[in-house]
Amino acid sequence: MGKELNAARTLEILLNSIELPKLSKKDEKVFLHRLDQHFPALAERLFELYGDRYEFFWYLQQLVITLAKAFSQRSRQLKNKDELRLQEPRWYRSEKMLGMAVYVDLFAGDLKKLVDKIAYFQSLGVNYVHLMPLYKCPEVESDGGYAVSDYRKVDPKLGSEKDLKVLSAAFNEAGINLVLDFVFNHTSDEHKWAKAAKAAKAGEAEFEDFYYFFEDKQQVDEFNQTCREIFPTVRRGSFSYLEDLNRWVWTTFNSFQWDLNYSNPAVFNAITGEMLFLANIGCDGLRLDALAFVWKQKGTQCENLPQAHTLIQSFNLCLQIVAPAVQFKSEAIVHPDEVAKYIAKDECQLSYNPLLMALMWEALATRQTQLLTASLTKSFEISTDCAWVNYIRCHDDIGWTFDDDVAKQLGINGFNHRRFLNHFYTGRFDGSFSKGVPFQENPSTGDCRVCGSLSSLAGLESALDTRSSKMIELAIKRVRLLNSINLSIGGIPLIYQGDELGLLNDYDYLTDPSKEQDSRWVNRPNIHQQDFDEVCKPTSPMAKIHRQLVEMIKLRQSLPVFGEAETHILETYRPHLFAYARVHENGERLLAICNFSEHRQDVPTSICDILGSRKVHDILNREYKPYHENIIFEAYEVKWLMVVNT
Ligand code: OTU
Repeated sequence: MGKELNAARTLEILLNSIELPKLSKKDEKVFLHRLDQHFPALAERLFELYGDRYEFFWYLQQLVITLAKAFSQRSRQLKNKDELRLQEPRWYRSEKMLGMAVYVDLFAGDLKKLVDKIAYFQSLGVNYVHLMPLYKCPEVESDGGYAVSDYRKVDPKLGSEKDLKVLSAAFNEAGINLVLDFVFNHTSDEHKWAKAAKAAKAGEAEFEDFYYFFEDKQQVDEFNQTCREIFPTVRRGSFSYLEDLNRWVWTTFNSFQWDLNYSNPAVFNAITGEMLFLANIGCDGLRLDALAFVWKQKGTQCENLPQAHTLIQSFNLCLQIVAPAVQFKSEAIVHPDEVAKYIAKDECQLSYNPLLMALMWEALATRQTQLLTASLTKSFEISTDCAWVNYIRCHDDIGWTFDDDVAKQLGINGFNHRRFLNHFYTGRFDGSFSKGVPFQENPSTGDCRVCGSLSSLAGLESALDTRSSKMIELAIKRVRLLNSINLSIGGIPLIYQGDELGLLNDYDYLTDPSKEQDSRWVNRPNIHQQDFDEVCKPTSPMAKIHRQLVEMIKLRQSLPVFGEAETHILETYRPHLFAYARVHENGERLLAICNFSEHRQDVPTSICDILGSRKVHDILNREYKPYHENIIFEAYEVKWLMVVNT
């Protein structure tokens, strides 16, 4: 094959050379139309990655067969949903969207019992539920399910494949979008591909090429020189030595998570089949786990390489052909400029917003909003076809992924600042309100990340220890402040299980030998009935947190300005205040201002000029009195200002 690819001609030859599964006339028309639309772009991208392979055309044939099979297996109901969603491509930008991430077992027990929690989700207004990985995985250690042994099997502890289908149908019926994990950077070492690779005699079998094996230690050392260490307390470097095989295998994360070798087109084809299987379960979103790591190249950090983007765009095109109702969510917890590169209609329509997450905590610790304001002014805006998934806490650690250059312009030294933040959030800074736990402290780089629940990190745990009602009040206010930003700044707010109940850190993991080394479990609470009951008690701090959250959710879901509206980050010229405006094309405008300190602040009413009038009221605190020269903010207070309609 030459350097150029005639994609349309290739498709024609290809379709003449393979046999497609039987489809109804109508389905065949749809499938061929989608191929016409998307195959040229797909073939071009794959040609960039694999065009130098002499059997490239054969791989394309196999891929189209995989796509056709998956399309033929997609249910009528899901095909109808595909059509609907194609008509309404920006559904995820609606103010009605509200997400929650839950572990099936920790939150409900199992998949069957999760069906009973639908009413709970609905009572909160939750309509997007991310189920933490629920696939078959190694029994003892599975990195919380992120070591997948079989993408098509459900972890028997959680239920069966049938239970998952039933749940998916029930979610659909209830208008809840289901998000599943697409863990495609690695499989567990118990996956059948890994087993086949292990069984192969060196250099013989096709599955050896599914992973990266090295016999030569020097190769490993060379890669280690430029790759970032992700789990340095588990093992140094990115490789694990396999004694039986006398070889090294690439393991970016735990030693039982083997990185897939995407330089091999057979891996792309095989994993596409698994991805489409997940799509056909009936999910609305796939969370692309650890997507930054999927392409490796010597001499680089092996993160965020251009080929990783080409690969993800190719997966996206496969989805466009078979299951266009499904959106990709990027999980790139990397430098903000790199996070942005994954966000595009033809790559990931949704993306976690790790910058907002980290900097809300940064501002809470420092009581200063300059880094938050400057960083978001630079990086918050994304394509209007896409949406952020904002979050305050997730099942992982907090990594301080801000841009050091932005910090430098403010006179902040990135390295020292991260050190301070780690100290502040792990009890090594006098006067800190926070109770977090360090994660993956790297002795050579001084790097560290932080874990803890929203309430504990915001000071509720230590406040309850001291029994100071003043401290408790302040902690509740901090939680409300972060929740308010999450719900109103623009994007899908994602609530992490237990945070809506104000749960504290759960230290039970320390008694479980399979978890004690991984402090992220401190924030993966096992939720009990008493936790749900607690928020019904009128005087409990947890109840207050819950009530305030529910109030804000109701407001969010009642006004379009919280949905598909532009966000403008504002300079308040007040060191402790953070502000942004939301502007909807229907004329609705909202100004959110919050005080990141426990001291009273004020700002002139001229800040309301962005709303077109200084006659405003605060819809959040139902403050309907006029403001004169200044608007006053008490400790950690938030206001949502809108113009008074006269
Ligand atoms: C993801 O996170 C998951 O969210 C983790 O729970 C998994 O352990 C991991 O992948 C492996 O599957 O290192 O500490 O820079 O930070 O992708 C979390 C990106 C992780 C990584 C992120 C990864």
